[in-house]
This record gives sequence, structure tokens and C-alpha cells, in this order.
Amino acid sequence: MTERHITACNRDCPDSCSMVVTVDQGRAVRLQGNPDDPVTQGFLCERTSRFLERQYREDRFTQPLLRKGSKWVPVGWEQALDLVATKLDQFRGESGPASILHYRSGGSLGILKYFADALFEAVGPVTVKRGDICSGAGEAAQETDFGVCDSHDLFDLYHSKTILLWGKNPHVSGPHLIPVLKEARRRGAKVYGIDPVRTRASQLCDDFLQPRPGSDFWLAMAVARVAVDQDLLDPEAANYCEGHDDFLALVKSQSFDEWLRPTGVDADRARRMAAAYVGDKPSALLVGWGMARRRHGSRTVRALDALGAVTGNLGVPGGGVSYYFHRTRPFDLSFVQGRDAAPRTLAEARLGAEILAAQDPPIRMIWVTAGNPVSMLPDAPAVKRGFEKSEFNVVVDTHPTDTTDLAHLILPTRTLLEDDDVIGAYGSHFVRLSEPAIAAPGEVRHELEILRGVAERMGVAHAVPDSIDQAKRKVLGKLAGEGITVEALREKPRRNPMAAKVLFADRQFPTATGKVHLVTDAPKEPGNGNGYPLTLLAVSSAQGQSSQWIDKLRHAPLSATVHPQSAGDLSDGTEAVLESARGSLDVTIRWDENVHPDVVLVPKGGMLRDGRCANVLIAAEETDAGGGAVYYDEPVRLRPRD
Ligand SMILES: Nc1nc2c(c(=O)[nH]1)N[C@H]1C(S)=C(S)[C@@H](COP(=O)(O)OP(=O)(O)OC[C@H]3O[C@@H](n4cnc5c(=O)[nH]c(N)nc54)[C@H](O)[C@@H]3O)O[C@H]1N2
Ligand SMILES: Nc1nc2c(c(=O)[nH]1)N[C@H]1C(S)=C(S)[C@@H](COP(=O)(O)OP(=O)(O)OC[C@H]3O[C@@H](n4cnc5c(=O)[nH]c(N)nc54)[C@H](O)[C@@H]3O)O[C@H]1N2
Ligand code: SF4
Ligand SMILES: [Mo]
Repeated sequence: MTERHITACNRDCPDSCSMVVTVDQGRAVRLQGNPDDPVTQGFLCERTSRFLERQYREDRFTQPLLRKGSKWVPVGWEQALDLVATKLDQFRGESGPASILHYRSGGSLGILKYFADALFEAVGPVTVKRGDICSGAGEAAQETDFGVCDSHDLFDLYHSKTILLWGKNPHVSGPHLIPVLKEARRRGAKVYGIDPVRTRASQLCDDFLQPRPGSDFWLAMAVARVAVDQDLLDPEAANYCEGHDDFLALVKSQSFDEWLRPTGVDADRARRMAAAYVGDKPSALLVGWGMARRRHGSRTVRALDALGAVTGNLGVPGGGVSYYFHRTRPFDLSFVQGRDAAPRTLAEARLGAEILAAQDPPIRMIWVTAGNPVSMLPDAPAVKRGFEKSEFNVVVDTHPTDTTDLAHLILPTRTLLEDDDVIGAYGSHFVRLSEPAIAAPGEVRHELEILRGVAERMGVAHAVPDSIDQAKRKVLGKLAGEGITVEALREKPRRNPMAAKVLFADRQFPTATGKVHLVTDAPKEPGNGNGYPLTLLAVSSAQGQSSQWIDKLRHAPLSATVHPQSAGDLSDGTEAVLESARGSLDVTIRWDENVHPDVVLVPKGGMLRDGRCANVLIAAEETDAGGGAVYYDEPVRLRPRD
């Protein structure tokens, strides 16, 4: 006899799908998208459709593991948590709480994971990360320009006449945008894609432009120049935009062709796309998250914000410049003080170097939860050295990673099928409940129970609720007033009613001046790489969720996809070496004419332990604002294997 359970996917993904899990005698046997969820629409992505392989993998952590020399020894929870408390006490006493680093990433988007922050604030506060390698630069851009980083309602796209997918790859990174785009097209919208890689999104597009990587600022200025030349600027914009004259002076400082030159895009096609955006309004600009992960990434997003503003596409149905949906805003997170309370912060984008350089006190203990920083942060070898230098590393995870390889203590926690939490999405305004579809194996514990165990031993039990239900009700505090309770969410997912469908409809912006702040200076043009002529794009792939890969590809040789004309003597299928000024990787060459000739495309999320980690090639550097990581600016070259 099988049962069906409904839960929500907690992966770091914009969609936060509602899932139907078929369970046969306690074992999950089938995962499907919930047909009743307006965003999920009955289907899941490739990587989560195949999650059962990961769920039942033989290397799943099922009990706490303590390192003894080169071996792992299973220990009981009492011993594990007593040891954690002893170490916390020891380092705090000897070197102060700043000697402890708490690092939490996006392995689960469950809101209850924020109680880890509360625990470490109560125990310390301790050292935490600064900036955000994923979204920091883009969020900083929108917070500067608009006062908040949020998006128009997902379904507001049905009011758009023109939609730009600017550096967005929904087939891979957020497939539940696809049905919405299809419906918008059916209702008459024209869709344009802008990406150095001609992705499957091109099938949804009326035209698809392939600019040189990192040249989007210039393309945005070229589009703004078309608005100037065709007299299609919003005459009201000067009233609600700060820096309006300076921005227009910048746009007018070069002709359309001059702005377009660094992008390498065909002038007629760019002009047609621009004419649609500025003329056939309302126009929605959907900004890919990766757009900001480069040296001038924040300024690139600011250019897109400015373009939306001066063309009159803000505050109107069908318009907007949408990047992240503000997924945490509906929740009560008042129990977390945040970064300002920390005695010290380390730049996430340079975490390895920052751990290694930390003095007075050095970092002596690291607690990692929901992340694999050793594989996923730039300059992975430095992150590895930083972890090796620390005296005691605790990692809370479900499966082995490069980071658990460097742990002294591994604490096993629940997977997305076992989790019990509340989830806000970054691709829509829906809030969903996750509830265990199956029981966790062995000694596995919910993260909240782990945190509570530490809190009790450290004399700060007040920092962590003693029941999951109580914790859920706490974070739902604001929403409960709107009728969105645990019970209501159990019935069906709910849209956060406090989120506007159209942002800034009154053209009031929550900035210091109440106006939009326009970017007024251009970054330096991309260089030619000094002997490394190609740009590395190590981006999401359909078969991996960051470093969590489907089984078949976990240890497979790393592919490096290039345009045939950039491959030199390296034919399709050849084994080659991909190298940057920092390191090298063995790869297998794939030819693909859809890839811009300046680009080498590699899937993100390979691990050091498999020789697939792109982050050995990537320099640890912060973006121009917001503490993002410069993932997509690394100059690289290919050569034959010796
Ligand atoms: N399958 C899968 N889905 C995922 C993830 C995953 O690992 N796997 N990761 C999740 C996470 S953590 C995040 S943050 C999101 C975001 O995931 P990302 O993939 O980082 O973000 P996107 O911005 O949607 O898509 C990246 C697109 O931007 C393009 N791009 C790169 N450089 C440039 C450029 O210079 N100009 C332009 N115009 N385009 C460029 C790439 O070619 C690519 O097609 O996705 C989530 N979804
Ligand atoms: N070269 C390159 N590097 C990148 C990127 C890129 O595009 N290129 N993308 C960057 C981006 S956008 C991001 S967001 C980061 C992602 O980097 P991370 O956030 O480190 O992502 P994952 O590798 O998925 O690691 C998440 C871990 O959490 C574990 N986990 C799953 N569920 C739970 C849970 O409920 N509790 C706990 N404690 N653990 C859980 C998983 O098993 C996994 O090991 O990577 C960044 N790194
Ligand atoms: S990873 Fe994203 S698209 Fe896939 S099931 Fe989870 S929420 Fe849905
Ligand atoms: Mo991310």
C-alpha cells in the first residue's frame, strides 16, 4: 500500500516546488511535482526528479562521526554534542568568541536554519561571513538604486509586451519560469534572450543576442541610447530619479555603435531588441542571478535598473527590473541580530585567504551548516588550507563533500524528503511548508534538535525553540496575522499577501531620497586576458545542485565546452587541460557552436575529491559592491594533455 505525502523542496533554487512523494512501506519510491501548485504545475526539475538516488546512497551520514587519525568513528549524540560544547567553551575561553567561525550557506532554504545564527550569536557572537557570493553584488545594486531588492509578481509577466531574459537560463536554473513565459508569449509578449551562451531559452525567444561575456553594461547603455535617439524616455523620470541628468549625459557620451562595440553584437539585431524594449511597453527585464558575479557585477545590474527607470518601465504592471524575490521578508527573523553584532566578519568571496590571515585571534574552530565552501568558494585550495589550519571543524550535512573531508566531527541531518520547515522562494512570492514524507534513517537529527542540544549545553537554551512546531509558528509570526498559519500552509501553498504585485506603483522608492538612484559612471572595459584568451563560465547545470550531483555524473570527467573555432587543435572529445593563472584541471573538450567564441563553459559544483572543481581556477576577489564573488571573469586557456 502506498501513501502520498506533500512537502516542499528546500533546495537553493528559485522555484521551491511543492512535491508529491509516493511512499511504499516507509520508503520513498516516486517524486512528482504537485499539479495543484500554481508555480510547480505538476513537474520537477531533472536533478530533483532523480533525488531518490541521493536519498538512498550508501554513503549517507546516519550517525555522528568523529575523526580519529585518518579514520571516522561513529559516536553517540551525547558524546558528539558534549564535545562540541567543550570545544566552544575552550576556544571562547582561551581566545574569545571571535576565534570561532560560523558559516551557513544555502544547502537548505528552510527558514528554521536561521536558528543556527541565533545560537552562535548567543554563544558569542562569533565570527561570521561578510557579503554573499551568490547574490551580494546584485542585491547591493538594487538596494542602492531602489532601496530594496525584490521582484514583480511572477504572473505579472502576463501584462508585459516585451520581456528580456538578461543572462537567465530558466531551463537549468529555475524551470518553473518556463510555463509562465510560454503563457506570456501566447498572450502576445515578445521575448528576447541575452546570454553569451545560446541556451535552450532561445526556443522561447523571438531573438537571442550573444554578447561577449561581461559586456552587458555596454549593451544596456546602447539600449538606453536607442531610447534617447528615438525620444522614448519617460518624461516623468526626472522627477523620480536621482542622477537623471548625469545618467543621460553618460548615455549620450557615446553613440549607439560606440556603446555596442565591446559587446560584439550585431547592430541591427541589437537595435531591434532595444526598440522593442523601449518602444513596445510595458517591458519586463528579468536579470539572471549570475549577472552580478563578476568584477563590475553590481554596476552591471545598476545599469539594467537605470534602463528600466528612464524608459518608464518601473511601477507599471508588466514592467520592473526583477532579480531576486525577497524570500525572507515575510518571516519573523527578529531573533537574529545579524552581521552587525559579530565581533569580526570575513569576506565570503575571499574566505580561504581571510581564514589563513586571521590574527588576534586566529580562527580555531569552524561550524559549517548547509554548505560545501571548500568546493564552492573561489580559490578552493586556499579555503581547504584555511580549514586545515583550524583546530576543530564541525560540519552538519547529509552526504560527504570536500568540506566534510576536512571535518573533525560530522553531524548527520535530514534531507529534503525528511525535512520539516517553512520555505520562502526567490522565484515567486509563495510560501510553502515542508513536512517529512519519510523518516530519517539511523541517528539523523533535524537541525533544530542539533542546535538545541548545543544551546542547552552552553547555557543559552533560550536561543533555540525546543520544538519544530513552535519554531515554525515563531517564524510565521507576521504571516499568521494574514491568516497564513501552519495549518493554512498544510492545505496549500500561499502567496505572501504583503508582497506587492507591482513594485513601486506609486513611484515612491524606499531609498534615502525616495527616488531611484541611477548609476552615473561606466566600468573599465573587459581586457584581453594576457595570454589567457577565454573567459571561464562555470555555471549551473541541469544535473547538479551546486556540488550535489546526480549519481551518474558525480565522478565523470569534467567537460569544457567551447566554440569549435576557439578550440585550436583540440577536437571534440579530446582530453585537454584547462588552465588559469592560478591552477589547472583535466577536462574533456566538447564542441558547441552555441557557445560564444570567447567562452569556456564548465559545469559548476565539481569537487576537489573528484578532480572536477572549477574553483581551483578562480581567483578570490570581491565584486565592486555587496561582497559578491568574481566567479565569471577568470581568464583561461586550453592546451593538449601532456
Ligand atoms: N540545475 C541547477 N539549478 C540551479 C542551481 C544549480 O546548481 N543547478 N543553482 C541555484 C543557485 S545557487 C542559483 S544562485 C541560481 C542561479 O543560477 P545561475 O545559473 O548562476 O544563474 P542564471 O543567472 O539563471 O543563469 C546563468 C546564465 O547567465 C549566463 N551568463 C554568464 N555570464 C554572462 C554575461 O556576461 N552576460 C550575460 N548576459 N549572461 C551571462 C550564463 O551563460 C547562463 O546561461 O540557480 C539555482 N538553480
Ligand atoms: N565556480 C563557481 N562556483 C560557484 C558558483 C558558480 O556559479 N561557479 N555558484 C555559487 C553559488 S550561486 C552558490 S549559492 C554557492 C552554493 O554553494 P553551497 O551553498 O555550498 O552549495 P552546495 O554545494 O549545494 O552545498 C550544500 C550542502 O548542504 C547540504 N544540505 C542539504 N540539505 C541540508 C540541510 O537541510 N541541512 C544542512 N545542514 N545541510 C544540508 C548538502 O548535502 C550540500 O553538501 O556556490 C557558488 N559557487
Ligand atoms: S530544485 Fe528547484 S525546480 Fe527542482 S524540484 Fe526543487 S524547487 Fe523544484
Ligand atoms: Mo546561488
